[in-house]
Order: sequence, then structure tokens, then C-alpha cells
Amino acid sequence: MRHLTLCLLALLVLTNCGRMSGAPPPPSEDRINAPTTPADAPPAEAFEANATPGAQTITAEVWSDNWFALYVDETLFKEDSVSITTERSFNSEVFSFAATYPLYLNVVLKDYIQDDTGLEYIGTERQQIGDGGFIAQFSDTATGKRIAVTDSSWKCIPIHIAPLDPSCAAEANPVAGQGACTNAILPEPDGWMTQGFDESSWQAAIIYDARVVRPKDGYDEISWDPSAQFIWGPDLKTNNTVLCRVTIQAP
Ligand SMILES: [Ca+2]
Repeated sequence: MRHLTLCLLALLVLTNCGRMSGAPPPPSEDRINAPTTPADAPPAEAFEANATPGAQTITAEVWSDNWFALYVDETLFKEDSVSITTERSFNSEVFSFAATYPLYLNVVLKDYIQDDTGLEYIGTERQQIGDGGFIAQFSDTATGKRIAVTDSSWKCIPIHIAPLDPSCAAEANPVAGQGACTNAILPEPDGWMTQGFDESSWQAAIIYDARVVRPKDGYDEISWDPSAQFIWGPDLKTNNTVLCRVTIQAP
């Protein structure tokens, strides 16, 4: 019964409960943390605007708790320079890339978790669920004109939710997938970064106040547009991996 209740809770945000029971085991850490770019991929700086007819150079400013990867369509342009395996990885990133309008911006966002319980500092007095948060702004590098910010026009879906019962954080020996530490872990939907993907089941990004996210190192190094807001899935704590996408038309 407890599982059913948890399942129904997860169903509200996942619409894919079937994967929870009798589903294949959650992806290993290796899979979660696997590099998503080929080792021989050129750095983002190598993508010069003049290499692609009609391309604009875009400057991105980003702060993420704890990790992000930015794609335009399915091309990876930037991965957080601090690994997701770093427990406290608070840093901002400023970088540029060249792309053509409309821009199909896709981000993979990950909060740091020690394992699939969704907890951090396991076994210490600080054992907790931990929370995430992502804010970004984009401008035309040549003109400085703001072209996009994170706000509720982005669509998001959490694909790693743990624990499903917050009391997991109080367990003396939390075990992923057991009892209160049951989780819901889904693969990335096929083709979610592509233009034609049906995002109708995705929710508008949830906006979080900076006082809730409590941004740390690097955040104050960026002059934020007042319209740029912290986004995440519907639960800042238990949504550990969140996918978000937005389409930006030519200004
Ligand atoms: Ca965090």
C-alpha cells in the first residue's frame, strides 16, 4: 500500500509509474555521470559564428546548483566545468557559442547526490536531501541585447526523483530503492532535444526565489537580468535530475 501511495505521488510528476515497480535497476553512477560529449569534440570556443552562415554568437551566463550541460539541438556546447561528483560545486560559467535562430536550448540539470537515495552527507550529522537550482541568461554577443533568460516559458521534466519519502533523510542506514528511500528514475526521453519533440506532457519550469535556492560561490560575479529566475522541477529537493528546454525565436 505504501508503495502504491508513493507510486501515485510519483505519477503526478512522472506520468510513467510503471517503471518504478519491477523496472530495471536505476542507472549506475557510471551512466549518470558518463560524459555526454565525445572526447574528441572541439571546445565550444571552436564554433565560430562565421563558420556557419547565418549563425549568431551568443553569450551565456549560468549558475547552477550543482551541475548543468547545455545543448543547442542535440549539440553539446557546454558542460559545467566542475564535475557532478564534486559534493559542493558552486560556480558560475560564462561562455559563448554560435547558433542559428530559432535556438532550441536544452539543459540537463543535476543536483549533487551521493547515491540513488537522493541524499548527501550520508552517515553524518548533516545527512540530508539537498536541493538544486539553475539560472541562466543569454545575450547577442555582438549587440549585448538580451535574447533569453530562464523563466516559466521553459518546459521541464524531472527524471531522477529521490527519495520519494523525505523521511529517508532521517534513516540511520538509508538504502536506495528501499522503504522511504524508494526512488523514481527514468531514462531521458528519446529525442527530447529535437525540434519536433512532443513536450505536451512536460510542465512549465517552476520558479524559485533566490532566498530559497540560496545561491553560493560565483552567483554574485554575474550581473543578473531582473527577469532571469531560478528554475527547477516541481520539487527543489527531491528532483535530482531535471531536463528543461525552450525555443528562442530571432529577436
Ligand atoms: Ca545541491
